[in-house]
Amino acid sequence: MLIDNFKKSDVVARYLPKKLVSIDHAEAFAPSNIALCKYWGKRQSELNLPVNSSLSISLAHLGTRTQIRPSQTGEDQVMLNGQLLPVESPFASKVISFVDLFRRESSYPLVIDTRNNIPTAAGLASSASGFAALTLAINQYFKLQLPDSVLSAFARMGSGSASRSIYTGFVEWRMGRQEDGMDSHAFPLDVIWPDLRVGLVKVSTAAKAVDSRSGMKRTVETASLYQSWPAQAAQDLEKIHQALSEGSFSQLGAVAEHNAMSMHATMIASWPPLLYWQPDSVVAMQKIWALREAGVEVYFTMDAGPNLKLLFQEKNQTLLETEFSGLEVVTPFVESGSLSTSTATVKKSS
Ligand code: 2P0
Repeated sequence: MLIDNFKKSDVVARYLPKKLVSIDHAEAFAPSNIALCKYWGKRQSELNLPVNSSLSISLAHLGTRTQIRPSQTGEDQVMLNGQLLPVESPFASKVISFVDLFRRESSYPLVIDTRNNIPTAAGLASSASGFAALTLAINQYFKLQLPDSVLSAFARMGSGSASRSIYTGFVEWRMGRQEDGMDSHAFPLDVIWPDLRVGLVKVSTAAKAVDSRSGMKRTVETASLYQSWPAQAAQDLEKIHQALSEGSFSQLGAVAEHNAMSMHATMIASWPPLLYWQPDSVVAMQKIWALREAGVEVYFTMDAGPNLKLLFQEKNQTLLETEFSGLEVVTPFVESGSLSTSTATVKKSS
């Protein structure tokens, strides 16, 4: 483990102009994302540097839209879904601390207006899209003109998974090696699968007892089984790359499900145990396995919560909407990459 040498503020400061300038209004959108090879465990917590590389799929139109404008009251105003929050609330203080990394001691009182269009019923985390949209909006507002890779590294300092939400489509976050973390950022992959679908199965939307940040810390510190995780994640990442290059949906789905279950095994092996599943999560898993036995190609992945995310192809959408009532279906490649600048080649999964 590295010692927490570098401070976020010092790392960010290296990329800022001597004197900040600003525009009147900035607005940015970032999608939520689901990891197919998970990020679980940090080697350095100040900068959110991960133990392993990860790979995700961004959720197209589901995410966060953030606006920044000058505050007329002389104080920061943080709004979430149309509601003004007390500045000392956990959400507002996280947002303000992040913005402080950029404006340093300068007096730039701002209105930071955040809206999530992630259905509350979907059980998706909003910190990934939230910090990514905030980073993109800050880049615009202060005319920083930073490259996507730097923005991804900055978003990672807000929340690890936010590094991936800077881009659309399939995205890889390389763990990096540098102590300042600037090589630990995401980049978009040059692959498009128009027939890929992600289905959100709601099991429970109650706030979880242990958040991801404390959950991964507990796993790293107490689960002997965690020692096997970095090697598993590295192997899974390689297999997902292979699946993407061969257009093999079966391999992509199987590896993603295995990776999620392996991550959950390390959580369960923590002390006190971290079991994010509810009885209905297991019911849904068994249904998926029965459907696969019956020849329907559907796989699942799960994050630090009880909800399942199904992976399937367009041809099975109607059937799965019948099997899982209330299934929210996302088409990741419905729109071409609006955030990333990469050109993508079309490779249809088989
Ligand atoms: C992921 N998760 O790869 C993994 C899988 C949850 C399970 O990234 O502490 O909110 O802010 O870096 O990014 C959730 O953790 O944690 C997460 P921090 P984050 O999507």
